[in-house]
Amino acid sequence: MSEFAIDPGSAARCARAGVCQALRRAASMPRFGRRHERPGPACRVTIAGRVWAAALASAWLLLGCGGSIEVGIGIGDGDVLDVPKVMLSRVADGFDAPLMLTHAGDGSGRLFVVEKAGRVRVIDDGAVQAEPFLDIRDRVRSGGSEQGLLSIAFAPDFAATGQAYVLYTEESGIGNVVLSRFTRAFLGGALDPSSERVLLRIPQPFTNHNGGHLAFGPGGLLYVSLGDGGGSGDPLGNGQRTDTLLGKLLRIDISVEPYAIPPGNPFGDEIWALGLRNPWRFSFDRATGDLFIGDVGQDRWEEIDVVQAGTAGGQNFGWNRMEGFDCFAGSACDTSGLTLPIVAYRHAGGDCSVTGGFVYRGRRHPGLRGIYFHGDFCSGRIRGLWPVLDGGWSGEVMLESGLGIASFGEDEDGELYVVDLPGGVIYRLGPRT
Ligand SMILES: [Ca+2]
Repeated sequence: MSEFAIDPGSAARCARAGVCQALRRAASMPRFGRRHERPGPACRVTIAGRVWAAALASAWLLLGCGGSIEVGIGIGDGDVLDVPKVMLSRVADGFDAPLMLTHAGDGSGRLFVVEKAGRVRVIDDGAVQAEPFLDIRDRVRSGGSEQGLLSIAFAPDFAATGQAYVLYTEESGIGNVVLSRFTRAFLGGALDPSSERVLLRIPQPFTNHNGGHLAFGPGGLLYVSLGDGGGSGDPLGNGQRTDTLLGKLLRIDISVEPYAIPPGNPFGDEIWALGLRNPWRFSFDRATGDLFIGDVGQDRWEEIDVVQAGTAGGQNFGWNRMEGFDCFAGSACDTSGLTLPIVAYRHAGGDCSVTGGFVYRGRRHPGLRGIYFHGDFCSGRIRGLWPVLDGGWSGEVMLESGLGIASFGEDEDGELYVVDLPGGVIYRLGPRT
C-alpha cells in the first residue's frame, strides 16, 4: 500500500506518533480556506489550510496517517456514513490505446474517445461508431510512450461552430507538440482533417513530458497543459523559466482569430501558471470552477494541485525546486512564493504516475458528489479526495482497479468514466452495490 492509502494499522501508528492529535488541533484552528458543504470525517486527518499544508501534510504522509482512521462522510448533525465504495462498469471496448474521453456539450449525449495513434472515436448510445470523428494518424507521431494524439476539447459553442481543439505530437523535430483547431465538414458530421488550423507549435527537447491536456475553463477560455519537455529532473530548468511554454499551464482566448492573450494572464503571454513537471490531466469542477491538476512526479511523489476559482493566475507549483512537499535537489530550497499541492503520495505499492481526474457532480450517485476522483496509471489505484469543514482535505483509496488508467472523463451529465489504456476499455464509475 502506498503511504496515502488506508491501512488497518494506521490508527495505531498515528496514535503512537501523536501526529493525529496535532492534526486534530490544527483542524480546530481558524480556517484559511473556504467553507465547504461537506462535513468532515470522524478523524480529521487532513491538511488544514494553506498555512499548515506543508508541514502537516508531510507529517501526515510520512507517518502513515494518510487516509484514514474512522473516515466517514458526515451527512448532517451527528450522522456519519462510511465513505462509499466504488466499482467500474464496462461501457465499451475495442479501442486502440485510448488516452482520453470527453463529450461535445452539444446535447447529443455522445462520448468521444481519443486514441493514441491519432483517431477520435464516438460512442453513441452505448455503441462504438465505425467511422472515426477525426483521423489524423497521417500527421501524429505516436512511437514514444508519451507521444500521440493526447487530448481534444470541444469549443463551448461547438453545436453552432463545429470547432474543436486537439493537442498532439507531430512528425517535426523529435516530436514537437502542436495545438490545432479542426472544424466539422457539415452539420452533424465529423471533423474535417483538412480543416486544420495550427495555433501553437512547441519545440520539444526530449520525447517525453509532452503534457498534455486541453479543457475550457470559466469564461470560456482554453487551458493547455504542457510538460517540462522531458529528460530527468528538468535538465533545462523549463519549469521555473518564464521564457518557455514548457512546464506550464497556458490560457488563451479562442473567441478571437486565431487566439488572443486574455488580459489577466500574469506575464502578458500564454502562460497562466508555472512550475509543473508533466501535468498530464487537469479539470475544472463543473459546480465551483475550481481547477484540479494531477502533476506527474519524478522518483518520489505524485501530487494534486488545486486553484480555487476566481484566483488570479501566476501560481508557481514548484517544479523543479520541489517535488511534492520535498525540495527536489538537496536538503534545502527556496519555497517562497510556491503553491504546494493539496495532497501528494509516494512512489510505493506500485504507484508511480498520477492521472488527474474530476470532481463527481453527476445526478445518478448522490453519495459520490463532491469527491475528487483520480488515479495512478501504474498501480490502477483510484483515490478520492474531499474538502472538509476546516478548509483542508481528506481522502482515501476508493478502488484497486488494476487498470492502466490513462484518464478519467465526464459525460454531459457529469457522470464519470475511466479510460483503460492497455485494455482498450471504457468504464463508468459508480457506487459498489
Ligand atoms: Ca509541485
